[in-house]
Amino acid sequence: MDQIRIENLEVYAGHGVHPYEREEGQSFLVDAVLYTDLRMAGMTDDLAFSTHYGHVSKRINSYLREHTFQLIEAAAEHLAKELLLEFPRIDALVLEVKKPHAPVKLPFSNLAVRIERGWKQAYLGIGSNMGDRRAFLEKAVQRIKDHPEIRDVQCSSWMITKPYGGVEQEDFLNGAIGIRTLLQPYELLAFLQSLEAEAGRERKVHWGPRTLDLDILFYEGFVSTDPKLTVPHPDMANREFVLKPLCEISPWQYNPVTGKSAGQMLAALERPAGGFHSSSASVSFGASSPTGAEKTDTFTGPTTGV
Ligand code: A4P
Ligand code: MG
Repeated sequence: MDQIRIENLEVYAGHGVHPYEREEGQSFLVDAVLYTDLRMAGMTDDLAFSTHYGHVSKRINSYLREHTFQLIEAAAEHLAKELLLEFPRIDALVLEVKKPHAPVKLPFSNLAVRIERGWKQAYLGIGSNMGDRRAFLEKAVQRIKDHPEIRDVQCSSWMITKPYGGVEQEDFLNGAIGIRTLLQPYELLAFLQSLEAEAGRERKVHWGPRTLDLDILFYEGFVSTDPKLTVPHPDMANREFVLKPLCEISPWQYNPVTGKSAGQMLAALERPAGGFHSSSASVSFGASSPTGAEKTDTFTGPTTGV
């Protein structure tokens, strides 16, 4: 991706483990590589399509002078977040904070930390089959939209689905949500679990009834087999109630482990295998989406060739 580069920006600020470093201050040097699409700015010669490097430089200077950290790791981490939130055209950045006058009684030319941060695309599955299902889903969507480190929230329509997994229980209301987020995978999981707790979720029966269930289906480029966070969601290919809403918002999203797109997985699931329907969950549309759009007919999204 295109880059805007700021190199060796000098900032006099007070960061350090020793109290005198925070009181007296010293010079820091900052390198910032801002990843952003520069095509439109290049074609139109108009700054409105780019990010003003002067403004970014001033923000780096003011942020590091207004805040005090013991560690340059913390200075870099907080500054990266601030820049990504304040300058919406920056998709990702590499930030290096250098401390050439660090109190190390040995000869050296520089000491620095370098971090890479950015907005990541993730997809979530959401479901409820207790109480006011729709209210639980919509409250969760609102809380997700309100999170300062989440943006570009896309939401499928809500779909009434038969329970999958063999437990006798009420029908579910399911959907899928696309987000861009600065949260790391485990931070996102913790946030989603806090929303489940807020909805009074109790874990009594595995695959049993629940007021709110939020699963991470995909998290950009992240693959994990940790039981606490398995991504991509391992059973997704067998779940129509996951794939149908996901196909509404992102049919081309592919599983980096199997190489199959959501549309391909859904098509495989819907294809009769050995003369019977391969899925134990069936999906119907009867619930309106959070945007008020009604789904009353059969699914019309792309299911083949994607
Ligand atoms: N965990 C691991 N990976 C993830 C992930 N990618 N996203 C861990 C979220 N959590 C993940 O989940 C158990 C543990 O999974 C968590 O502690 C988390 O660290 P849970 O939600 O507490 O328990 P659960 O929901 O009973 O089990 P599980 O395996 O998560 O069930 P699912 O997969 O959520 O399926 N039928 C229909 N029609 N619609 C449904 O929504 N849902 C389920 C539950 C069953 N049948 C359904 C539906
Ligand atoms: Mg779950």
